[in-house]
Amino acid sequence: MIVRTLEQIIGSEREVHAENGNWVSRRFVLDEDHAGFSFHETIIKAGSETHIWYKNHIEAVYCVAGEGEIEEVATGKIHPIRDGTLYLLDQHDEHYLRGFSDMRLICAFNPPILGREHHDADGVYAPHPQDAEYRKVRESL
Ligand code: 9YT
Repeated sequence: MIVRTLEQIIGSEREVHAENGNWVSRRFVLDEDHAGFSFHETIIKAGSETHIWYKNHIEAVYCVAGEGEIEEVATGKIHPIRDGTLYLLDQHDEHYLRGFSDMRLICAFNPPILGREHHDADGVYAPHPQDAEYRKVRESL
């Protein structure tokens, strides 16, 4: 069994700040924990807008505090987010995430995040190494 507290994670290697200051991610469960997913608490800052497109991951996000919204890029559809709202990016949905107040989100990623990932210019996290290996093998066939 693994037990971790927020206090242990804040200020450690498992706490990652967005380069633009829009969010901070506390990564409780990572790839190295061999759970098959990673599990994070993310604070989305009040007044922020973040372009996100997890081309290589599925993410579930559950809001436990604060208010904001998510806009689907493909359709322009906007969904309000507040305590008790969950969204699942099961289609690798490109989106804008906006915080009206500081939002406390609980997030799970499959495949798991390794640890220090940051969004690239498109709001993407790099593929899990096993995915990259998989692609290399496929491309060489
Ligand atoms: C909701 C979301 O995807 N925010 C960006 C940070 C991400 N949740 C993470 O790395 O924890």
